[in-house]
Amino acid sequence: MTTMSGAQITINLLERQGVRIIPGIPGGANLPLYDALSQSTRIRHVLTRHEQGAGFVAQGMARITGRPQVFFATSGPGATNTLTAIADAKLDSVPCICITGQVPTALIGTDAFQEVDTYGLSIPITKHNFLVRSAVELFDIIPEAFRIAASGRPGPVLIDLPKDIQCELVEFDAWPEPAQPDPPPAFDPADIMRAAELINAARRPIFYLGGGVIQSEASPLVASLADKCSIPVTMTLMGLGAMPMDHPYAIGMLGMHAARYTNLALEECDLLIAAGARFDDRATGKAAEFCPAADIIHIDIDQAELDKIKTSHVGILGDVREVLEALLPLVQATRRQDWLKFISDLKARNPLRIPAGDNLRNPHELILHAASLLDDETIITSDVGQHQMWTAQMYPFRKPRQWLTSGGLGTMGFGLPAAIGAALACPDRRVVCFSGDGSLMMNIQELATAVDQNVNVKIILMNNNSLGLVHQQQCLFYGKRVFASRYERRVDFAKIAEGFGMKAFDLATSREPATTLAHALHHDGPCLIHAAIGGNENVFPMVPPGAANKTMIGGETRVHAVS
Ligand SMILES: Cc1ncc(C[n+]2csc(CCOP(=O)(O)OP(=O)(O)O)c2C)c(N)n1
Repeated sequence: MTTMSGAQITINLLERQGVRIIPGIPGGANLPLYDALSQSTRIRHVLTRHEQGAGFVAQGMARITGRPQVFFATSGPGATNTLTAIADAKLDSVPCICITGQVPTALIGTDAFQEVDTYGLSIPITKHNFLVRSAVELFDIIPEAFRIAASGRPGPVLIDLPKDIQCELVEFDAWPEPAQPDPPPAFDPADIMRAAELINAARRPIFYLGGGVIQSEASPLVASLADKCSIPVTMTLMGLGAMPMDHPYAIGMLGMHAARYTNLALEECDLLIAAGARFDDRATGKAAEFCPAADIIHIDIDQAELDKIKTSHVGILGDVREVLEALLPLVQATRRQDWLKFISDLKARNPLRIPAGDNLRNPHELILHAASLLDDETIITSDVGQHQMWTAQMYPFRKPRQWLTSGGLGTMGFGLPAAIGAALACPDRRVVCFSGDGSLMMNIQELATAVDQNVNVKIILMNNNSLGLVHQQQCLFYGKRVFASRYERRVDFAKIAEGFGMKAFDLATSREPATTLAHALHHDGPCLIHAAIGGNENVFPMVPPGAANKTMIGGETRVHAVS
């Protein structure tokens, strides 16, 4: 028989699940847990400066590894500070487990100091949540949290752990087995046959890939199917990297900021094969007018996604990789010469246009120039705004899990802590975070964490001294009434970084910005690369919010095309 406290049991169970790094912040209600963690020889704690930061560090680790990652916060404000990161994980299907301290059981419901109903608050933004009522329950709850977070469509799980339960002693004689994810649902072979028939009969098919393809590691199968059947492939923001951007069948990102030819190709397709994608409005535009001429095959591991936005002709509940594996031998090898020619002509007439040259004050050129200095092992994170969309449009993603961005929730402040998490999980890889001045200031305190951890993170700060994407919308759709989107005051980001102990480089004041950029990207340890960009740059093309994807504005008149 062994006797341990609830806190010690929790830490041991986390160790047994393979957890090696936990970001978080201590406080009164989780101090017993921290005390137990201090005795762990297997788990390293990363002290972030804000609980939202801890959530995004965990997300960075989870997005890059595909495995559930854990973060800690205390009760009350600690717990409420995690909510944005949890909601973000829910919308982007990221497996993570948030363990919050709670006031002692006897005080729950008394408005005790730092009491908040974390369980209630987190119900709509988690895949599942638990309020632990006795320490012995931990033997079930902790493995169950890992099983739920990782099974099927991944997502966040919250465990609220009252302080008295952390201290409660339990006698026990055996540990439970670490949890494994459930096997994916079995699909119906008849659906696969029907999907194969639709593909064989189609003249103008297009693959539409979402983040589920990356999660299920289905990229090689998509490439095989695309090759075998001449199927062009478009990706969502979350799906970028599922197929190399320079693959002959890749036609780039679809939707609000797609190249014109990509959205126009979708107008013409007669079969849409949606894989691990959820027909998000930023991808589809006005859903009723999305792919007007197409039958739809929809493959997804989440039953709730099938027929949610668009009714499919064949809906297949299953793991994308397994479904495509079954489909591959059933489709006929077909060279759809006319369709490929149609698309290459469309692309020649409606390419993604960018300015020519090497002016690092221009956002497109800055991103392309940085990309030319980086290899495919580099992990890219972004914040949210114009810089995110430019990066999605420009960066030559070639590998799954190379690109971490807040897609569903669109959370400013994601980029830096997610980059720290990615770097902690992959210490031998470089991580570059493209950020905007508005977004960086949302979690700027994590510069201190990056320095503490000496992570290989380079922040390229595209500073337009404004909330650029808001400014753009005001200019385009609100009669140029620019309001609350320009900052009055210029912030000296280099000084701030240096204040946190981080090396800073400034391309704006450098006489040779290209050399400075190359030097900075190879700097040892974290650094901030400040790049001033013009305040009136727009992300084009753009589909007005709520409009059909064919209603693109902008993007026709620039100087040369990206191949
Ligand atoms: C937490 C949060 N608050 C507000 C928004 C709304 N929003 C979307 S983009 C944006 C501007 C982003 O500015 P910045 O980070 O400087 O990037 P830029 O668009 O200038 O590249 C805002 C305010 C958001 N996405 N997230």
